[in-house]
Amino acid sequence: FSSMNLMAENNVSVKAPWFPKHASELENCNHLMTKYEPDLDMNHPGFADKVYRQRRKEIAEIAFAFKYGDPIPHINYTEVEVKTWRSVFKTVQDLAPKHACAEYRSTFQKLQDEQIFVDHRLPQLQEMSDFLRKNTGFTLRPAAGLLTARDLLASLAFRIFQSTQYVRHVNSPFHTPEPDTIHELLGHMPLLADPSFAQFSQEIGLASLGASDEEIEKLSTVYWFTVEFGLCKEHGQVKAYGAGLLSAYGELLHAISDKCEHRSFEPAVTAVQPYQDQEYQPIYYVAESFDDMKDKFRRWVSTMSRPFEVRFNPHTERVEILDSV
Ligand code: NLE
Ligand code: FE2
Repeated sequence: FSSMNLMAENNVSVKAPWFPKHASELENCNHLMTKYEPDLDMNHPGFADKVYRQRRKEIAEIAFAFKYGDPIPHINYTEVEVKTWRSVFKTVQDLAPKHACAEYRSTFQKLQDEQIFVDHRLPQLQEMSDFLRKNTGFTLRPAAGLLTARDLLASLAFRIFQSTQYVRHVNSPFHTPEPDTIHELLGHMPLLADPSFAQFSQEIGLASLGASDEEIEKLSTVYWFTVEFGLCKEHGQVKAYGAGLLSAYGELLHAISDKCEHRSFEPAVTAVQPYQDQEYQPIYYVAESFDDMKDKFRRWVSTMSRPFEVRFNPHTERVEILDSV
């Protein structure tokens, strides 16, 4: 950063979309994508289930009311919700030793040792947030549903992960097209508790701040094929590190079968690969290793056109803007 000047926040000379400069400003970053909601989508397993839809509303209200610094409210999960959790949890417990990457296996074990991952109750977001803070400095903030890519990525810049708190419908435990708390807990949390992966997550977030719509699209596509659906090699074998695979055993088994295509991760190519989010993916990108994925990502991201750089100050939880000179 030696060739750059630290600039006053309101003194940025470049035109860029608004972005949060402090963790508290993430209150403006909770825009939802209205797809796959039980109220709107006739194919949603909860579409005809009034009780389920009411429950979703109650839990969404918690996210909308949440303010920076609040403890995350405790949810009393119902018996049906716990049953759904148990069935997904047990399957992940069976499949992870063989199919999940080493980083996932190790933090999953830690979560079990600390009694946060147990089969008879859902972990609460607050206890999970405390666990992450201890391990990587990440914390959680409740989200009401699927966020826009810009908002989700922005929060990562502050080492904050926006997490849903409602549970998928009991009739589709093996896969849901929308995020739910089981996806966040079993998919994202073990990796956010890994220092190297946490670092990568923050870097993709920092790269997104003030980026153009076109760049956000590319970053979110890379996010999709890494954080959500990434595969990596381990001693010559293909393992899953993507959260969307680790929380959905239906798709996990598909991803390692011969019914899909494996391509090697190349950010410039991966970033423009069209994808859909309704069904299992036909294509997955395989990284040589986590570190290789991070190196490639860094090299690619440095070619992005944003005319300033940002740096996160963990003491103030503020993003500082550095103007390239
Ligand atoms: N398909 C995932 C699951 O069922 O857990 C959720 C993906 C969210 C992007
Ligand atoms: Fe996700």
